[in-house]
Amino acid sequence: MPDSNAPLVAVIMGSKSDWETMRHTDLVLTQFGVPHESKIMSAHRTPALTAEYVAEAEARGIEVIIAAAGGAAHLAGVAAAHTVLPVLGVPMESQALKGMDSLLSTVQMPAGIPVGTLAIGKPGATNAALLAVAILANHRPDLRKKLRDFREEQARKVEQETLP
Ligand code: RP5
Repeated sequence: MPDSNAPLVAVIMGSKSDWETMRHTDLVLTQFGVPHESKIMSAHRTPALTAEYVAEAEARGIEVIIAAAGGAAHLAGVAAAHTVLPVLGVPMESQALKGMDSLLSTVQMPAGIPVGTLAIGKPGATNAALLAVAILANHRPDLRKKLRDFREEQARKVEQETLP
């Protein structure tokens, strides 16, 4: 019998310093009850570990990989090179260039190996989780319902907002 707690989403990030942003991915996945795991690995500092982890992800039941990195951000691209699972990239807001470097490094993949790139920083971290939920929801009606409820609740909050 399949293990219902086995992770469906792998969240990987280049450094512990990315966690302050990527905890928002973790938060949303937890909110939707999506089993996931978060790990630190780097395309530059731990290239062999990254390749091995990503190559084995599909066999472990992972369906989506979310990869976050900053600066010369190659983690998402390298991950995508080692798997046919969908890879969502989250560019971290770097100090020197405010994440512009991370964004371009992640989004500008040559044709053939796609990375679905989200916005820089917290909005991207949040949306990566929501997009992962949407992908999983294609074949999980319970998750699709949760996603619809989330959207409705979000709309309700905006509709109830007032200005001074
Ligand atoms: C990248 O370098 C990480 O993803 C992080 O965003 C950035 C800086 O890493 P640290 O120097 O804070 O470890 O690999």
